[in-house]
Amino acid sequence: MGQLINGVWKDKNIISEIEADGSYVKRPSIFRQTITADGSSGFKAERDRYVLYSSVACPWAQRTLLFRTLKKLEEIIELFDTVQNPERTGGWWFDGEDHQVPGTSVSVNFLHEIYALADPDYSGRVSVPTLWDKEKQTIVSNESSEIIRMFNSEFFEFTETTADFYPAALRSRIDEMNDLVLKGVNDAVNGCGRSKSQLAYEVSFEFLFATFDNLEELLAGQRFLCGDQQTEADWRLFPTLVRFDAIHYLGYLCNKRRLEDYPNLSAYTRDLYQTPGVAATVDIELMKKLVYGPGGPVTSNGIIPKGPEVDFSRPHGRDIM
Ligand SMILES: N[C@@H](CCC(=O)N[C@@H](CS)C(=O)NCC(=O)O)C(=O)O
Repeated sequence: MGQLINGVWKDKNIISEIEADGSYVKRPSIFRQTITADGSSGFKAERDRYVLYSSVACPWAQRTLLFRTLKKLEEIIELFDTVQNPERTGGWWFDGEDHQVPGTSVSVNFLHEIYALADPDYSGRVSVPTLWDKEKQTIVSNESSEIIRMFNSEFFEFTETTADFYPAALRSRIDEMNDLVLKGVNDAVNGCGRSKSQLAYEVSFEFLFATFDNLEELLAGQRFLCGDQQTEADWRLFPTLVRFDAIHYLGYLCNKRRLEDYPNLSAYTRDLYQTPGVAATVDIELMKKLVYGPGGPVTSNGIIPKGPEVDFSRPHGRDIM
């Protein structure tokens, strides 16, 4: 995928995500500042100051889209979509369009140019989601788990919703679920799809389906991961579940069972999908095009699989739990 080294883009993978044993590891995000309601962090929550760079292809980015929607911040935080350059050079780009970086007079074609604007000496991966500050002309954060916390708790002055997805009373339970879901689902699907040794693939595969079995059992007795209310933990799991049958089962070799084969997990996914605003963040056909098509992470002959047929809007039956 390439990366920036001292502010210069290199298509060759220098910062590898593959360990000596062939296993895949995600490198830590580098921009880790925070927006606060009172501005004490140097980044004050304000209307029309922050810009989110995303991609429909990316489950990590979808978390931030979900929080922008669920917290009703669409009018407060501007959104730009990116895709991988089909030529496999330059990484995330604006689909051939010139993009004027908000707050500047600079026009760019690639997301890596925005990273180099933020830090001309940056060495690291260039990823979505990325949260840009127009005022300081810099990147606040490229870590989805932290961006969703900011959207959840720091913009209350600008939103009419009081929904809190990280309530104090549930925090330790949410943290516990986040840890399980991150390792056993979010990272495990990438471990299946991207590892470079049979053993590393099989370790991720077994871990993933053992975690699915645990979650299936948990969700037999309660509507959401932490009880009867939706929390951050659900929204960190949902992006992987909703694309599982279309993307991971086939493209990432996660083919022990489909999500549809798990009655509770699949009904739970439909329940989340039917939450107002959520369906608009899910475009399975476009995800398939971006993942299986030119430039996507799954090497193929460019043919986009036609299936599967999954109707997320059919009844879920979980509101009576
Ligand atoms: N730490 C990041 C990871 C995001 C991530 O891995 N995004 C992928 C797309 S799904 C990406 O942009 N990868 C490009 C790269 O790592 O070079 C987060 O959770 O926000």
